[in-house]
Amino acid sequence: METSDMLDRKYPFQLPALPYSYDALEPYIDEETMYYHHDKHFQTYINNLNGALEGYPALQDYTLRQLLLRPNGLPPAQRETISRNAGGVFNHDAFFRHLAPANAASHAPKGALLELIGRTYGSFEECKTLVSARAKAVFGSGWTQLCLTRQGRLRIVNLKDQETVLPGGMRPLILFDVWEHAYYLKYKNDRADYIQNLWNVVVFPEI
Ligand code: MN3
Repeated sequence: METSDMLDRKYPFQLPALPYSYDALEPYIDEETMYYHHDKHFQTYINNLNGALEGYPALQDYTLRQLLLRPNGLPPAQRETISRNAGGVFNHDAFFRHLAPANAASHAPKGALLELIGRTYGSFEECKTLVSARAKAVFGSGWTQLCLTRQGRLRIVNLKDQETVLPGGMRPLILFDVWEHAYYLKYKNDRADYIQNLWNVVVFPEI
């Protein structure tokens, strides 16, 4: 799976279609959660980003990548709103594309990624344990992302709110959204159970 072409998109941003049905990740992620997460929460980041750019024709020529990587080029009054919502758009686009029904063939790392995980963490099982522990430790709303650095190394990164790993020059490989909106309808306050179940539907890209 390639890096998102969402990064090359410009205003007005549009909600990408979910690449599977809302109930495709049952029983691990329920249909209602998928509907609200994609059609309401993700759509709201898109709407808010478009709204923040509406009065700034110069910024409407910026790609999502440029909006995320050039915060100092944004008008101070809109900087936080644009950064936060552009981050939400990037993170959610990647999140939904890195999930697939549990019967898909892509739920374990293969090839070069499997080798790199072995060299870095000892084994895939150990990598899962470390990622899960980091995801449980996110305080409040945020993300845990297993990322590839420019130097070709793996990093497990915790992010607050809608920060992204782009300023750090990294590419997310798998993403755990641990905002409560990602799991509360089904799992209530049991984030650990959600994280354990998410492994069944996470997709590992090729590197
Ligand atoms: Mn979310």
